Amino acid sequence: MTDYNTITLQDSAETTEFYADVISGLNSKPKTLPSKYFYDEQGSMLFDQICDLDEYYITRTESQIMDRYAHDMARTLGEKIALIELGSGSSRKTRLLLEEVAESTVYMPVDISREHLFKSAEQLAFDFPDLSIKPIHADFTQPIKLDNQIEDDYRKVVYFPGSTIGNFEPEQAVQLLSNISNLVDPDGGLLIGYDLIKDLNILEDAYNDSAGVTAAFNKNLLHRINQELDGNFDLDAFEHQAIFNPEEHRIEMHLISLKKQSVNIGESTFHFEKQESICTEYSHKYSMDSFREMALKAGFHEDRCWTDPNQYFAVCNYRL
Ligand code: AVJ
Repeated sequence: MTDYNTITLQDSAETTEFYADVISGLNSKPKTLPSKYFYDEQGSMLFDQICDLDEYYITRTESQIMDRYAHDMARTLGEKIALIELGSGSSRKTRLLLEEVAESTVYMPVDISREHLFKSAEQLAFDFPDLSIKPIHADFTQPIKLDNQIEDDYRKVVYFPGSTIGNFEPEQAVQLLSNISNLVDPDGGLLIGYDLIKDLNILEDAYNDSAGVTAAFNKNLLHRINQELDGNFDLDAFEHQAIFNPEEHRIEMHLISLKKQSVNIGESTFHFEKQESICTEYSHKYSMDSFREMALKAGFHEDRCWTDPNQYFAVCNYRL
């Protein structure tokens, strides 16, 4: 067994926060639910399945970029770095990077899903015996504390792959990037993967796969509310929808109520009109110019970018 020096959240505090966010989201007009709650055990498994779908070009393309350029990236990052990965999940793409980084690297995966985090950290520790691995169970949308876990002569670099940044609205994204710049200050960096604007059909197909995995992933959020917060959502009375919003450059995922209905969550009751939607996720798409500008607002200067031949996805290195 690995003796991890971990920081963990309190179970009860987590449930309280989930409940508060669900109630406030469903009281909003239009109704919303935060996408970070997709990733319970089941949701993390479904997300891994999404990553393997033909239509979901994101993971495959980013992996191609990592496969081809991880060596270059690792050289750019240098020796003695603490590599802090936000939303590490199964850390699958990260393996391509970890194979190339210096042995002195300390890898710190941060994830909201505890089981998933520790399981994959243990597997990584086994597969990369020379690296020091320190998992951190945390919600990276909150300020992260790394107290005493990193030696003074180590440079902090945040690795934020997968276009997870795309879940945040521009203002929140700048806020998150600013939190990251504070975390890695003063000589740190950011290696970030983001999705590029492309043909509408390719975008929409990626979120409306023919096997229905994305629909199951979206609906799992309702199942989770039923299980953890004593809800009674009828999963068959809601339908998955994903559409591209060209003004805001984002895919929007919704759950559409198929009839007029009421749903109870604990003591609270929520009413839905027929066709009323709950917006469950934004997935922003960027141009390389728009992303560079956004990063600059948080104090990050673009250093290098790596992309695929179709320019579907970009991985860029930033310095303060
Ligand atoms: C993990 C946020 C990058 O937005 O593409 C996949 C999540 N949602 N299919 C994305 C997701 C539906 C994914 N990110």
